[in-house]
Amino acid sequence: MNYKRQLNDVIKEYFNPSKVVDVKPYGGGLINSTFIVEFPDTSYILQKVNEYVFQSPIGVMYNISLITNYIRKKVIYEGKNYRNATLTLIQTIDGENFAICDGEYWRCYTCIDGITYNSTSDAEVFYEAGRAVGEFQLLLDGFHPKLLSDNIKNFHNTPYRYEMLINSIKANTCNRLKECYNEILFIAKRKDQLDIITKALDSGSIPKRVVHNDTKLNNIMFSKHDNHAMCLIDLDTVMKGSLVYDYGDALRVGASTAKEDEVDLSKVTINLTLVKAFTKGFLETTKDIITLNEINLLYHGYYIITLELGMRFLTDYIDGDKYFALTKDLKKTRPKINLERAQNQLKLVMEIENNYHSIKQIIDDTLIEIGYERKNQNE
Ligand code: ADP
Ligand code: GN1
Ligand code: MG
Repeated sequence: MNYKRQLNDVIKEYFNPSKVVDVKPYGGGLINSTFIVEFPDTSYILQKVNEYVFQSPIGVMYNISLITNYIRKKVIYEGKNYRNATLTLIQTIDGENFAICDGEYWRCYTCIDGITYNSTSDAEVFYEAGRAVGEFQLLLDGFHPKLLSDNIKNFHNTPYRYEMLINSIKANTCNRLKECYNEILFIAKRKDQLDIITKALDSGSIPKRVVHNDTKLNNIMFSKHDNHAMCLIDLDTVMKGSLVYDYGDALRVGASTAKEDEVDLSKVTINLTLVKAFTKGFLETTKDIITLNEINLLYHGYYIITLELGMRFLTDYIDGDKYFALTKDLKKTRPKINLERAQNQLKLVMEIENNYHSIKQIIDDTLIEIGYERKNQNE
């Protein structure tokens, strides 16, 4: 497939090509192919949906359209500025929410005039991140989960992810197993803890909510001027799930002292100041809706999602990098990047275990600080 030709064809579905100044790859996402289309006075984001990951792109677009409309209406109702409150889908000249080119699905958004970070050491930025993740929850509180299409089944079903890992180990299709024994052993030792959150969801002791499911830092849009977190982007995975995974996934990336693919594992530790800042922003915004059982599982959200990502990267390495596909460049420079990401995440799991008491203490102290009344909450 000729990428450039396909991009040109897609552009024609939305814009007058003679007005386009430049088109460039954009952002640091691992899943979709993202481009910025620049005009003299404005820019748009074009994205090809990854159909290995999202087998029903129409379902994905359906969810995004519902969610963004719901958020916009709610923000307008509250008399607030709706412009940067969520993603804004642009329709094709034929009035569709996506363009199909060579059988592949593309979509277009306005380019939010903000900034995303792959990492931060700034506690104020990460406090804002916590506030934005909490705010997203408030915005969608009241949106009925049954309206949404379940676009990736078992997305944060951690015990299922373990089963998938076992299947890949058994199949060993790329003969990579010999490189992964230590990691497999590490995960297997912790297998009894993988179902703590799914069990709580299944028994109803914590609610199934509409959640983002992919709250890593670069899916949060900040204002360029004052680092105010404006909104959550990358809404492909918004589905029914647990708030505690949204809390944990954000910490997994944002409170780590190293990037997700750092190979020097001595650099992978936790920045507790950032954990504190995020927790404060998150609990301040969610304190009126979060339940005591959810609060009691926040640490586990952080721990289990990190184990889950370790398993997902490892499974994909064993399978031959199908899900977290490698660019041509990465194939040359970092052919084992998914194994390295897995090792990185498992090191982080160890750090989370070693910091159990500190993280729990941060959550407890924050609850006191924000005046959360534990005794008034139903278990
Ligand atoms: P992926 O699913 O591959 O992670 P994202 O939707 O997160 O794709 O987009 C990748 C990156 O592109 C984001 O991290 C962000 O930097 C940028 N981006 C995506 N959508 C927009 C938008 N509407 N406005 C500005 N930047 C965007
Ligand atoms: C992917 O799409 P992106 O890059 O924001 C992945 C997440 C992982 C993350 C790891 C749909 O997120 O689940 O946590 O990579 N998204 C999907 O960096 O699988
Ligand atoms: Mg993303």
